[in-house]
Amino acid sequence: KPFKRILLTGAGGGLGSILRERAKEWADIVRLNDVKDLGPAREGEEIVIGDLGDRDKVMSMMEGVEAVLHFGGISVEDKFEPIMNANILGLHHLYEAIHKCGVKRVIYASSSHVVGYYKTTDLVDAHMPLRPDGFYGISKAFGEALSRYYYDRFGTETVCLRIGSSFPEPKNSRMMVTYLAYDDLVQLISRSLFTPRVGHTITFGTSDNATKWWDNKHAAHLGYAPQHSSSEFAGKFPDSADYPEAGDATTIYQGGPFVTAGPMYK
Ligand code: 15L
Repeated sequence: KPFKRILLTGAGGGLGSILRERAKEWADIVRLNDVKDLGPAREGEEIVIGDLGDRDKVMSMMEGVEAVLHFGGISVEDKFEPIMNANILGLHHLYEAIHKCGVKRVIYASSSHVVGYYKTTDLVDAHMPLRPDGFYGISKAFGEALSRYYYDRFGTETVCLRIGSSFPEPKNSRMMVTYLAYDDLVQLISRSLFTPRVGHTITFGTSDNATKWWDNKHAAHLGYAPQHSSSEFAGKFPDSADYPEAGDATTIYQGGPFVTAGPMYK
């Protein structure tokens, strides 16, 4: 296998639990981290339970690791403090440890919510200014900046995946645009791990959906070619079925319900 040991954070989460199985093809040992119980270690697994806000814990979980799949932290809008602990302080700990242990490559689960305040009529690429749609999006933007710094300063390579909506299937009409099939997510991670040079790359993670809000031209070197499309679920969400009304903020902006989700909005 290409790697001896990779670290998967957030292994108990929605995507982490998918990757727990799928990452096995990439490494002899997949070390799993989460704050919550992950059950017993299966073959080829090591388990480290602990909070990303705990610096010593993060340092110790990085020993012997060659590549990191960072899917840990808070994955939706929340109050600032929990986001600060897991996604900001936690990310700082993670990169400190990555640098100290000489990890060469990181796959960072960013989010489309770093650009959630673009309109649904915009086409966004990775060189356009960030427009986060809440504390969660801001924390993901912090991760993109922090990883950029570690590449410029130390040469640590990171691929930031601005994941759309990766679920078994789209749950509403917005997700017909943002949907990322699990198989395509796995291909995207694999391309991100095995493309010889990635430097600091930002890529949008969607399947080959009919409507596109994001242009991946700055990540063409990854050679990502999605095999799925939300059109496999065509007809499930007739025109704007789940949208409140035209002119509502969640219809105008790409972030959808996230733009009105946060404590700041209330
Ligand atoms: C995200 O960033 C979340 O992690 C995920 O749970 C989805 O809600 C997704 O965005 C989305 O926008 O659908």
